[in-house]
Amino acid sequence: MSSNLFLKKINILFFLCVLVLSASVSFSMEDQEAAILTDAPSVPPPITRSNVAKIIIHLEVKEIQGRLADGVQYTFWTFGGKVPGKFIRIREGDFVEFHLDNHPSNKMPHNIDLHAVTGQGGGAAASLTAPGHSSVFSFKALNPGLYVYHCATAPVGMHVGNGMYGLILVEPKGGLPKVDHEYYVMQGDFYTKGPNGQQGLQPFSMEKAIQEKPEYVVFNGSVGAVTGDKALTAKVGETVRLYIGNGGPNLISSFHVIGEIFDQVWAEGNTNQISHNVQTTLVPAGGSAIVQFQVNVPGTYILVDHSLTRAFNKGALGQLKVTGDEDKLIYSGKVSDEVYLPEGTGIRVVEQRSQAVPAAKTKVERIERGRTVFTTNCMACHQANGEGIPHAFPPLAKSDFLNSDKIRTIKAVTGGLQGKIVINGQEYNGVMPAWTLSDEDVANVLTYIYNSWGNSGKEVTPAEVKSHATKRN
Ligand code: HEC
Ligand SMILES: [Cu+2]
Repeated sequence: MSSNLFLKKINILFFLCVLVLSASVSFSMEDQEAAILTDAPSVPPPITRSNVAKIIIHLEVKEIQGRLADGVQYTFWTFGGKVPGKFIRIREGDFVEFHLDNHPSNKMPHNIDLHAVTGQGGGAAASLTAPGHSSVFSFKALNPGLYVYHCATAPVGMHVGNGMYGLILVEPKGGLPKVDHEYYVMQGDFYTKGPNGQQGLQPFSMEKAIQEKPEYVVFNGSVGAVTGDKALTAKVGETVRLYIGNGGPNLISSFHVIGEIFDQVWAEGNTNQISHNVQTTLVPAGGSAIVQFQVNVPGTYILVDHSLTRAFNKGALGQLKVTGDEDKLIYSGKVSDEVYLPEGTGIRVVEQRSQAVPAAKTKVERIERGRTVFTTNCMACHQANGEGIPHAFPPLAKSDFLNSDKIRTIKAVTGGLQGKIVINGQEYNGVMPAWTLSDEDVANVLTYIYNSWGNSGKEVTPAEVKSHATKRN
């Protein structure tokens, strides 16, 4: 080695030491802390300190296989093991030392572009990391706000499309107002090779991504990630704040909560400006919004992208369950229900895209698949436990109409039903649409119904549906 080169190395080492020293000079040891990172829908606790600090963040990239929808698996690329990535919370003025760790079992290089970073690529170039490596860079959080971060490795659309995005909140100096609940919800669009519902492990489709035609649009990484026992919760009188992100890669979200009005919106994640009394707020791809409201009456409030077929057919739907006392002055609930059938109203046909689900091989499989058909098509009227709604939608639970005649039931579902009928001694006079579900789907949903809520336990096969279905046109 030439002595010249040796000297150069010493120089570089010295320079690095000075850098490290000068970076740590303005922070005492007390001011250094490791960031608390959380998985959606959780949010790290509010920052209470009034000084700036040095924050150490370790974010690990993991490529994992997981559930995208019932029976549908997908290989997600993640910041921290879940989609969306870990929620990061820091304070305006903080100095962040960021470690991006690319797990050795991963196959791809990755990096991170944080929209909260001022500097080349938002950190992307400095953080490009091969599997089994770890990169470090640092930045000062100059601007407060709620920011998206994402992978920016080529092909970027594919890395983001596989789930590589999350949110970083840079709290303004004075903090944000106190609330009872803070939740993290992030939308993303997914492009699978198979059509929506096709079972098994689905590869990413670059073609559909380029055409911007996703098969799934979801909150928090999968269909149903924020519903049922994973729904958000609150009690009457409490305030709820949602940190909403949109990872894209392509769609813009018209974020809305059915049955609520946003008392406050920090549009586009801008913590300096509040709008009041907003119904729907736009969340751009690669953007965010903070929405806040008080819940006044109990109920299940539905989070949607108000581009509604995304919500009801592709997955962009979540729930906020609010418990507590009714206030009939604010919301009465149903006061009456009378039949309204103007002249000329006939049976409506509901055309359903048949899901590319393989044929059920056993009765148990048929019941399982039928549950999904029921939830998406029948539950709205006949209710979750088949109990129906008095005077409007007849019960399917212990229904004598249903249990006494299988063929008549097949005809009713495939051809629709209207006019007076008596079920368990109760008279109904409504209209049920005709369903253009596949024979397989009708067999599955009826088998599910026959094997639930105290019904007779019969099985209905696709062959029976085929021979007894009401023929139309
Ligand atoms: C838009 C509301 C609505 C939806 C959705 C709906 N139904 Fe109905 N259903 C009705 C009404 C109303 C009746 C009673 C019709 C009448 O009064 O003649 C009925 C009657 C029935 C009956 C016969 C009565 C009984 O209770 O046993 C069956 C069976 C039935 N529905 C099954 C289904 C299935 C299966 C689905 C989903 C594929 C479904 N329904 C979706 C409104 C609905
Ligand atoms: Cu990546």
